[in-house]
Amino acid sequence: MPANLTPQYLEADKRFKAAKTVEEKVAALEEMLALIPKHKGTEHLQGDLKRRLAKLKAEAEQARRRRGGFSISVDREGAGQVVLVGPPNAGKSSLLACLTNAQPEVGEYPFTTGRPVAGMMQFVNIQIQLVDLPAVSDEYMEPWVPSLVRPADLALLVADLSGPSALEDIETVTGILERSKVALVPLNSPLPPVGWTQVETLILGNKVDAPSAEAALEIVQSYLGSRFPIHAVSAHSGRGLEPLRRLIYDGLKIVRVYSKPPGKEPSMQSPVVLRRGSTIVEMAGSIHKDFARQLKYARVWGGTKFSGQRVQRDYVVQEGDVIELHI
Ligand SMILES: Nc1nc2c(ncn2[C@@H]2O[C@H](COP(=O)(O)OP(=O)(O)O)[C@@H](O)[C@H]2O)c(=O)[nH]1
Ligand SMILES: [Mg+2]
Repeated sequence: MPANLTPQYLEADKRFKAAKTVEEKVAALEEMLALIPKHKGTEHLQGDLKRRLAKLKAEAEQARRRRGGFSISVDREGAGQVVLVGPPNAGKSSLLACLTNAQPEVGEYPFTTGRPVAGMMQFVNIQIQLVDLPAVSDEYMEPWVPSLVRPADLALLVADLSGPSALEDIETVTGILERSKVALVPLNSPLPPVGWTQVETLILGNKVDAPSAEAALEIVQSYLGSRFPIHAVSAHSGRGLEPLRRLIYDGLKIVRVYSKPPGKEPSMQSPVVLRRGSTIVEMAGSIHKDFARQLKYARVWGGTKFSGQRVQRDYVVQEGDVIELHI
């Protein structure tokens, strides 16, 4: 059945196609819906318009919220995304400032950090993204904090060893996040129940320079040490920070391999970063998507096992492998 669209409708359709903003598109679509002849022949088109309108309105709402404040998501960068979570004043922002180029506000009063602040941490020849989040506490938590913990590859739960309540604070923080079905879990935990997100977690006892810190650390160790990796650091003295870079890298479960063009030297300064357990095909695909398909075989130079040995497409790459792809 012909739709018999009116010239007015077609005008509105033109306006829709020329629209630059979401608001203009919404206005044009609403007009089109009002003007469209209502009969069987246009049912499909009506449905289509309604769907597009609903989608655009949701987008407009999102854009409006973003304009109202700041972006509450952090674009991923580097070899992995690691969030700093913890109670107020634990030293999350101080640690971010020590480990990255970022310059978050550090304050003696709680809730200094009202928005996420990201910085890049150098680990040997790669960069890892650290994201400082606002405090998680019973008094107040920015409602979007759990949604930023969720996509992270790893969490650093920062506790304050200078105070009396490091252990309680850790339990409070995990409890609050669990209300949003976000579980901070030890490394290598089994899969979470349906509907839950779990983020593997390293506990950092910060301010280990403080007088009573060793005793506080022992308490945390004795209660949680059998499950979680616990690492003592001081943003002030710098203690534990260099080993922390390695712990974070290991917690991300990634490997660095080096691509070598046939007949040339590999570039050891720019590794290809892959999840542990990735194969040569996945490595090829991460360099160029056609490479995965075109790959015939590869030669590998690794620790002791390989010296230019030929491997097949399903070879699982190892940390430090130098790989020559043949396509
Ligand atoms: N003694 C000591 N104080 C620290 C250390 N790290 C941070 N602080 C202090 O703790 C307070 C809170 O630090 P901040 O980084 O803003 O904590 P955040 O609220 O967790 O981001 C500030 O006064 C810092 O100077 C540390 O390693 N040792
Ligand atoms: Mg802070």
